[in-house]
Amino acid sequence: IYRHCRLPVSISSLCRDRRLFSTRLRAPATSHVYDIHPEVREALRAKRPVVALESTIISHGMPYPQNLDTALAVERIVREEGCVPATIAVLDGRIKVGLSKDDLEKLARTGLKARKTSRRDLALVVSQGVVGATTVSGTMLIAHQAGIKVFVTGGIGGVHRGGEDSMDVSADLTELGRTPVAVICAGAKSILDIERTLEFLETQGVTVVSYGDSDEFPAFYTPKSGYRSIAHLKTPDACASLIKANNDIQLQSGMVIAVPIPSEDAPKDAWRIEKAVLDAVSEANTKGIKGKDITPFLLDRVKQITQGESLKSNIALVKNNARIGSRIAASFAAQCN
Ligand code: PSU
Ligand code: MN
Repeated sequence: IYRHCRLPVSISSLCRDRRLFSTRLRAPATSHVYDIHPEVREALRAKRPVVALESTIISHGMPYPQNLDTALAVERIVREEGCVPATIAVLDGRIKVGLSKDDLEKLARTGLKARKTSRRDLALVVSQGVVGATTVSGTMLIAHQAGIKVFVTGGIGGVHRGGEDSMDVSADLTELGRTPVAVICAGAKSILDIERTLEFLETQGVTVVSYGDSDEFPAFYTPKSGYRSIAHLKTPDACASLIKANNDIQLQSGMVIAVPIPSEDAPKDAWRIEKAVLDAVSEANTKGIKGKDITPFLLDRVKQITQGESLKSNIALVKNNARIGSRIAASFAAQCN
């Protein structure tokens, strides 16, 4: 019980009604703020593979209607690979694990008006009964509460360029350090300081591996960043074994499985995107854009400057991650059953 709720025993022992206390924390499905979709709940009960998906990528990462189309396409891919998709978001103050088509539509249309919700925002968004789009950190923590081990997204947050002064380090990185969920992504965008991002992940105890034939850590639009993961794993089975070992050791920290963008989907001229990134970063500095607004600002500017080429690659890599992440989730379920 105490291991699951991860509270100091002194606090736990203050709670008289231990049965109620443990039930709530171990089975958030029964908690009044969590709405676990019946299909997701049934899959978890039967130990069938479930793949968590985030919602900031829908609200802030892409424009309508491409965001809705991509969200639906990603869910379809997850199903094709024999898994159940669980897109995570807060709708009218309720934490949803698994969204209906109407929920997805609502979120996609709400767009930037949805509150970007990382760990620090979650209680506020729930208490105010508003719409929250969960980031990697918010999605990871909810997935963990629900018992989901594998989470697919596009790119993780990181240490921003100049982060050594601004201290703008994404909550995604500390969440990875404290929550045992595997994040399948295409690495981190070069809007970030990738070298410092990897250093910070090491400090946080996060296992960072690349998927495929190379231990290059991918940089979202490009398969190479010039920096290395600690290893490369060639198959979904090998990735699933990593997740299983993390689980068996009871490491309470997460993993990054970085999947390079397929070469046919990479932008023709990666340098053009890189230049757009540099321009967008300097524009953000000039305009004084900071904090939670900077990532959406940079994503949007890069998209504008590259006239949609970045968006096309973005959609393609998310789909690829969904395919590989689902194979990993399926293999993990098979190894555990
Ligand atoms: N990077 C992307 N696309 C995204 C994000 C990051 O290429 O959509 C989103 C993710 O939800 C990520 C969040 O968790 O931005 C990080 O925001 P911040 O830098 O404010 O922590
Ligand atoms: Mn930040």
